[in-house]
Amino acid sequence: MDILLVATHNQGKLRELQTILGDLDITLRSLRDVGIDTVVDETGNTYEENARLKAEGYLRLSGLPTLADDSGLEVAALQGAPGVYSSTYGGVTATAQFEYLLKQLEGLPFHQRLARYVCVIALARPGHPTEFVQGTWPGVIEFEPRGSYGFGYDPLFYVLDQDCTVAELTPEQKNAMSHRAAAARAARSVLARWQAEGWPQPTSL
Ligand code: ITT
Repeated sequence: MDILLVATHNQGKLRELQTILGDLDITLRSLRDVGIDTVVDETGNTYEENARLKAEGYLRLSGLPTLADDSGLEVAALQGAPGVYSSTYGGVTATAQFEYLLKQLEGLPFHQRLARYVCVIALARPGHPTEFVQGTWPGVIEFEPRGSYGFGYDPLFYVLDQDCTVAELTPEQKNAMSHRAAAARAARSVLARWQAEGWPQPTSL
């Protein structure tokens, strides 16, 4: 059986990946599924560093080929901030983060509020260099939050071709067009190649 460890405790992320990798005949396991409760800290300054730390860290802990992602929101007018620090920018609650971000953009018109979500996925297997893929999703930071689906900055992230915020899209719609979905589709090609080369067997620990 081709087993891939997905380095997340978030079952939503696991389901989303399952949809995209479904036809590859790979069994996805979460950290909880394999009984790992150690947290590999995201101490890097880039998405790549954090995704690598998680993918290689959990490969070491489990012996299994591992997929890990890191993502964030980048706002052009803020020179790419909050970026890799998105989860703590302006506080840890959604309300504090919205208020802080809106304050930073105060007075800026719609066309100067361009932003994008970025997702980097690292894929680590025993005996090979770690591989990286990424996906992005362009949008505009709204003037006030709207919608209740999703998480993080979704209520402020307006998607032009959908004419709504991400928090107004259903999870299915978001999963079909998100930065994470784009990165997962790119990861799919890497995993299909790993299968063609012979799926990496778990290393003994
Ligand atoms: P892990 O436990 O898997 O690391 P996380 O909640 O830390 O998940 P990410 O690393 O995927 O989330 O994303 C970091 C931050 O970037 C997240 O806390 C949000 O502020 C923002 N972000 C990333 N993707 C997002 C999305 O799809 N919708 C809203 N905000 C997002």
